[in-house]
Amino acid sequence: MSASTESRTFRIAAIPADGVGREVVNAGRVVLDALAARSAGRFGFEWTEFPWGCDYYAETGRMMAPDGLDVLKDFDALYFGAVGWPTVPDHVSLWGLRLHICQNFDQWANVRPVHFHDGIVSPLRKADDTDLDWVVVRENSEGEYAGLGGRNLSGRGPGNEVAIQSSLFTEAGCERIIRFAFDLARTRQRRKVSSVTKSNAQQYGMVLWDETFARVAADYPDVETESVLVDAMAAKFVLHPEDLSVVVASNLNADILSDLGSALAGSLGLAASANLNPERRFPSMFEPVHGSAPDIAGQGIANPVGAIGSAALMLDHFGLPAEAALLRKAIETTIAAGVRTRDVGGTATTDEVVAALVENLSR
Ligand code: GGG
Repeated sequence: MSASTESRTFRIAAIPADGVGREVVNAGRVVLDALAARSAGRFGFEWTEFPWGCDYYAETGRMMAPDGLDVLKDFDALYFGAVGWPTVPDHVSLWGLRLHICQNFDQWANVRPVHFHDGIVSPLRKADDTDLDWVVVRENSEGEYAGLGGRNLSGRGPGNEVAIQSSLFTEAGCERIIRFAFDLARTRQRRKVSSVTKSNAQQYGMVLWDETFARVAADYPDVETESVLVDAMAAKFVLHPEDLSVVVASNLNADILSDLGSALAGSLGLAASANLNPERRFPSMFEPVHGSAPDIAGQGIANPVGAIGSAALMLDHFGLPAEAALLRKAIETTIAAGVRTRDVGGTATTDEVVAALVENLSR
């Protein structure tokens, strides 16, 4: 995809999938279309929506169409909602849709910024008087999510089944995500990368990660580094968050840490993410970190900020940094004005947040 901003129409595949995914993808589309409308024809979005997800599974026995990847591959980006619903086992829905796309489109870098917003009370006392802002970089193609293993011996009767779930760490996979983290750190005010493993207990794959981190770090003498065990990093998120800038970790560890970070910022509903194929051989996918939230789905009260922040990451990816900044500013203005959903202490509906945000695009 070219990064040209002249009269460009971006073709986007919307995959709302399940639960609140539908509400927040719709919210993001309204805001992006409003942004395009005020661009005086410089850019626009052409949307194609796909009905894939757990309802589709109930009808067809599949989470997405058999030729789904082929259909998606020519889009400029994918805008995703959330996957998972109580009628389908979680591992079936996750592997059948989100992971199927991430892995086959080699979206190996999952970027998850953690922002603290003025006006949202963090459960973290330090957030009151410290400027907190970091990015979790999640390895998104292998590690604990390699999908390697199997189950056996159920025939021996109840209580005797065995299962193996192997992690895969390739040196190439470790190196590319670690270099990505260092390159990202160079764009930030605090040039620091914190690498997270559990290499004291996991002596093969995670030691390979640690050694690769030390080797790559030598190419970035201007970037501060640290290697921290995941348990210690969980404590550091709470106790010394001001000492973090870019945190790079394996698939599972980064997933857990980024949820912790979003909760510290006030709500998982705030957290944005980008699943990037940095080489741009395949489309990248932008989605809120949160899941389908069956408990509040369909009530019109889902927090759209994570999905709209993900749309800002998509604008960055399209080479529209000024528009991304405008969108982020509108998010901040809206939150600071008190237009907030109930997960972050407000009373606004999803639609009311969207309306305020669109209004604030013009301020
Ligand atoms: N929008 C994110 C989403 O749908 N997540 C569903 C989920 O269960 N993800 C687990 C994971 O990605 O590790």
